[in-house]
Amino acid sequence: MSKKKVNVGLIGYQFMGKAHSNAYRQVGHFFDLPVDVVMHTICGRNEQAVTKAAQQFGWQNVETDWRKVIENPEIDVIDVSTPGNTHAEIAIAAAKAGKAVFCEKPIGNTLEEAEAMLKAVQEAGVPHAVFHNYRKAPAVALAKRMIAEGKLGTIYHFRATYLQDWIADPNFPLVWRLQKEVAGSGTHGDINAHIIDLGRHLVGELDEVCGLLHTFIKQRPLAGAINDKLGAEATDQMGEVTVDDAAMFLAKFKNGALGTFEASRFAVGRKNYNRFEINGSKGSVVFNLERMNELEYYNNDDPEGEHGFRLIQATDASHPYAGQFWPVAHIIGYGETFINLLADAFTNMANGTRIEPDFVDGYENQRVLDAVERSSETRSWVSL
Ligand code: SOE
Repeated sequence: MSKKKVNVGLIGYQFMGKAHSNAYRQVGHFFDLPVDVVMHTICGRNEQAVTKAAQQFGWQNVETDWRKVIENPEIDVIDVSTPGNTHAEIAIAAAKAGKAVFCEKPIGNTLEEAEAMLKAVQEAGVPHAVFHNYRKAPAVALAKRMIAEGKLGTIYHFRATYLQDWIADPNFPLVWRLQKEVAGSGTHGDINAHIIDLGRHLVGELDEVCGLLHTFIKQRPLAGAINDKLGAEATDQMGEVTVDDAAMFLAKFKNGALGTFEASRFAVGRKNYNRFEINGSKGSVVFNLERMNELEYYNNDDPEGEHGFRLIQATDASHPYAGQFWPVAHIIGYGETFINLLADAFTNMANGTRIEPDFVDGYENQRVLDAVERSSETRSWVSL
């Protein structure tokens, strides 16, 4: 029997557009989905560039006006992969048109936008998802399962860092991710948002935060032509950096655990070092994206004299998601986290069950981002 088709319209074709396109293309190859995912239309303002992206990534149609994609009755899902300043307008219009909305993180540039977006999808009764893809790494999902099974006991600490260094050079140009009016914030919304999501997902809701946001380099060369990674050509004119370069905070979780969160794009030598350690009464786990197929586990109940961290290859068929890919230890990568996220999203959408993470998670995440910003401004603890 042929499966129901789900037509996707993707708005945006740069780094995230590429990651999402790869996932739409691959998801049905690895997961036996209840629907057929169709890469219907990709949209971007530059016709030549988006046409090239459509050919390269495998989209059937090209559009230069996102409103036309939303108006198209054939489209079922709108994927918002544009910079943050356009998320709210596109997502709200898509929800009002009755489309499912899958959106990049953070969902909005402000708490008000996130709230309006959540209200829009809830009022329209449409499915919604947010691309906090790191939850979907098998090793992270395994940590979640072990915590749920009580293997860590009472959680005491969540210690997370997300470290990069791609803008540490003061001559790196002022790309959109460094402009508040486009990106909303810097390191904070871009990568702190990811570890906030992991903290909420693995440990629980936060209660209070005390944060510090800082900008090391206040002026940079204006950006010329962008490339499809994170960079651009530097011009000889200078402009103001209006976002944070580093963002860190202390947190108390509602369940009594303590958290430290540190995000920086100035951690020279660290490229995409998304690492957390969770310490509980019965044991600990450690994850590091740069070795994403592994989960370190310390079991306090090991026999006397045999204590130590063991390295679990989270590639076994019994591990979450891993069984969909290759035989044990034939490792997967960054791109597969998006495939796993979409597999869950299309399955839940077809079953009529909640997709996780969704706009509720996106909104809760933004409440934390907002509280940390206020805490940094007022140099005080802020409750959520
Ligand atoms: C750049 O900092 C970036 O690509 C982020 O935009 C992503 O969200 C993160 O997953 C990796 O780093």
